[in-house]
Amino acid sequence: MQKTRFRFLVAALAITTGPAASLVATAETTSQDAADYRESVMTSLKGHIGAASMHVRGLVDGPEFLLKHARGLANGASEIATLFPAGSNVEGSEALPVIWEQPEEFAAAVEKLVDATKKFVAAAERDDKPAIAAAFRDVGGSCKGCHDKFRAPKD
Ligand code: ASC
Repeated sequence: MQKTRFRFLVAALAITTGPAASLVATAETTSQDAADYRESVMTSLKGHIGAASMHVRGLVDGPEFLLKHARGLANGASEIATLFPAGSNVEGSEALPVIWEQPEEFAAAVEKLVDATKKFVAAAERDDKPAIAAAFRDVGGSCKGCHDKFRAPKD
């Protein structure tokens, strides 16, 4: 998609649903940039969840670092709702059209992850092992729940 077209779509989205629904695009942001940025944020979540899971499984120690990864997950999760501006379903993206067709369902699935990561941070702040394990399961479950419906299956 052309840059101009994408800018128009971002502007239209900002008017109809408010700026919170769109990433902070500059005049230079193309639809491919939006998709690349989304993928980078998602990859950062994959890193944090991988590291956190090693803490939860007791394979590494250091509650202060688990807390940092929990906060990384919460920070990234808080941005997800902005990462799917109209027009950013570029060729090669795993994002399914249902994201834009059923925005309320998508927003609810994202909100589940946001809530789960907040609880995970709270449990990690208390260094409460059972609560950490339970919250971590919910975080993983909300990642999976969203991916099952809104992301193209892996080959
Ligand atoms: C990961 C990862 C995900 C989630 C999900 C949890 O490590 O990359 O997308 O966990 O698989 O079920």
